[in-house]
Amino acid sequence: MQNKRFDKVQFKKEVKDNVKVLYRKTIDEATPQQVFQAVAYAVKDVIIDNWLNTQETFKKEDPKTVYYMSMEFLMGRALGNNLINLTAYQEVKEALDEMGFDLNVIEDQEPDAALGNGGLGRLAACFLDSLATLGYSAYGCGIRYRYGMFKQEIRDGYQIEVPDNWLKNGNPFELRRPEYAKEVKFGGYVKVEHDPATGRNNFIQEGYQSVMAIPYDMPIVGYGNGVVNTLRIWDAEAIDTFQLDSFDKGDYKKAVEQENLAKNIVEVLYPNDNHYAGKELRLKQQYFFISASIQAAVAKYKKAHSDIHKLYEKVTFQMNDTHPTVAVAELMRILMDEEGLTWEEAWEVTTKTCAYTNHTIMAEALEKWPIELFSRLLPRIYQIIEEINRRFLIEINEKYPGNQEKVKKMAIIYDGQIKMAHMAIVGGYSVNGVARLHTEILEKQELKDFYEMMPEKFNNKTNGITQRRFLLHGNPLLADWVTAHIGKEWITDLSQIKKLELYADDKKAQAEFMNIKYQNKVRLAKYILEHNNIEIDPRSIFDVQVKRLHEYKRQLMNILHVMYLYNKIKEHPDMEFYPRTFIFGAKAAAGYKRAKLTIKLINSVADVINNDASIEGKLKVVFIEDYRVSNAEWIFAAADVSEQISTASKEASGTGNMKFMLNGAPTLGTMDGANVEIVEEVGEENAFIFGLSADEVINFEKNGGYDPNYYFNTDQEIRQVLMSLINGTFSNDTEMFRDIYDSLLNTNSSDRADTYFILADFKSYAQAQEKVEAAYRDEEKWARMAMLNVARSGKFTSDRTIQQYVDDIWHLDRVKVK
Ligand code: 4GP
Repeated sequence: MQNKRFDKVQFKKEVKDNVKVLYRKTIDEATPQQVFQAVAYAVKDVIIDNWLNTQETFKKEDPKTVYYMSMEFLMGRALGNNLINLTAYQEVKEALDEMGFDLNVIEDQEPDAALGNGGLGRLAACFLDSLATLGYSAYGCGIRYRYGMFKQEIRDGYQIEVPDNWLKNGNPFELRRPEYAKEVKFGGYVKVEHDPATGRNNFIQEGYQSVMAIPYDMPIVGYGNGVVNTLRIWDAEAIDTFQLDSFDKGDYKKAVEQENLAKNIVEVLYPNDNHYAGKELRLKQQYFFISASIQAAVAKYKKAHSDIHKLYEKVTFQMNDTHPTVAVAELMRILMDEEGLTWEEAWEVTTKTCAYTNHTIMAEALEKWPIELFSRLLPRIYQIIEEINRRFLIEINEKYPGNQEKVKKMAIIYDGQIKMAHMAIVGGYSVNGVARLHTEILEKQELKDFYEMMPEKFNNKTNGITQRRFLLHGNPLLADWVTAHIGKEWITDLSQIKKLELYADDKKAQAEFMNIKYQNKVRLAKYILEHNNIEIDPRSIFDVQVKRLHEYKRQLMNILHVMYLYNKIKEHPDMEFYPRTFIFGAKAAAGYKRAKLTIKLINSVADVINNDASIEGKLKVVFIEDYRVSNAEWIFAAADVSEQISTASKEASGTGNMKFMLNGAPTLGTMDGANVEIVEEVGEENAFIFGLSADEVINFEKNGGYDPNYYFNTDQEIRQVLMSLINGTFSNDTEMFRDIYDSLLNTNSSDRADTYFILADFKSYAQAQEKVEAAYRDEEKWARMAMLNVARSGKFTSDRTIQQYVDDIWHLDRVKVK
């Protein structure tokens, strides 16, 4: 471990002491959960020293700090990752071995911190890892949800959502910091008082309800550098009734309301991905953590600096999607109402401090709040947004005199709604997309008018992932093998992994590489047998699609193709067929009916196929229950094929695609999101690309001309697959999957049939799958291809992404902790 050298004897003693102090037990009596807690506290002890040290260094050197504002941080488990980054994993494993414990089993005791839905939340977690590893001062700012992402159980093929009580045994790594609590106010009205001394109006919120935001800090350990940053997540507590101002004293009703407000606000993460629900409680959550975080950031800045006008020199707020964009108005409020700046001064500071990342072009994800709801909940913030809007409309009119179209398309407030993305763009200094194609689509389509008016704000930052979790921790066999061949520099400089190219044609290296993949497949097969009770053959091709369930990601196309293969095998029992295991993992938003029905379909197809002895196990289908960060690490390590098959233009970037690549699974995908850049790096010959291009999709969407019935009518194989949705092949109830059938062919809604172009891409997908099979049969060719995927994944580290954010947007100072 850094700074404090790892001392095995001391560590073992500490674990035993912890068990004693925490549980009044000897180590032999302790349950695995208790051993986990004891180990975690021993590790935390080391981390705390580094944490103190880091804060000390930051105080001395006063580097600029980024506050990464996000409703979601999908951290997964902390213990293993912390040990990896402390470079103490092996020692602790040995120490525990000597005590008769298996570190893997102990790690398994830790619940995932599932404070996120999918891509956007996991990206935030990877970014924190990279920021600490690169030595930048950073806070993650979020919410300490009492219940994170639900646990998924599959019963009778259906998804059941079970509450995720992740804190029930306590979270050993967190620190409660009540001394930094902040009050956050909701509702009431704004009283305007003229101050003759300054000649200005003071705005005072009255008749409000409020809650106390209490920060909990989680350490973010940098790799091998002694740096520990902070993820600060806020809990809500009721204000003590005796603290009600004298006017409200003894107001029992209000006290109870405030109590309830506090209880509800952080209760649960909204389980929506790429979609916004528009609920009042969600807006409360947003303002709650943003107000608390900005108050804290301003207070911290003021401790060491006297001039609030220069806030932006030391502080930057990165807004992770539209969820935290109320930050723009909240910073304006604090600067004007609490710090006494004029509008112009406050605006100058705000627009140099805030920056916005867009994560999706899905229209249903762009937040718009009805002004009625918004102004009732946040009256002062609403006033400020009105003024931002008024001034912005003047600017539009100066640039495009009399152009009402521009006003309609760009106004922040329009048609009774507040458009949060527009406010973020106007109130910030940077707007970025998350892959090159995505940024281009933002500039040319979705945000075209803004791009034309303020092109200097727009930039791309292609996503990345941390190799420390997704290779070093998740795939130790491959990680060791890589290190044995090229040294360990790749752990903090993934561009080094290119050196593996030298071995791509080396027979011995190929055999070793494929053997590691095989062992990882055995490990996953065991997990699947234990958790799903399905036996799969590790020698079959593991074809994997794991990600949130969403129509645009087209899990439906994947399972339709499985049905198509099944038909083929049944009709031609003697045809050559390389055994395949199709593996799915996905949670669907609790209210997303069609997504949930797709899960049922996958499981129904699995039931029929896995139990059909006539196909002799050539085809297996597995739906892994409760896909989450911790089992994802094993899944990526074991994958042969990476399914990245979204409708082109819809997947902003993807990050799972990068995790597969790093673990040696070639991409089977469309030219969408970061797939484009993956293909550019790895070479077209080392990926399987098919389907409509983004331009073609966008063109169909704009100009029409797509009719899925054409494919249904003219292609017998497609027709056969679709008919099996409604003819009892996969369910006795022939109406069970009618909605899916209808969604592809005729539609009762306003949407076009087959909104996501599944039938248009189906045959080219099937052909690409044939190429996968052919390639896999040629063992050397496959080994080479898989190794080149690993060797050429260097670009996709989040270390590179973060360095680009630093260079182009944040301009942070790098710090060394001694
Ligand atoms: C996701 C995008 O869907 C995914 O393509 C991207 O890789 C990820 O963000 C990180 O940038 N968006 C969301 C969301 O998770 O809720 O909008």
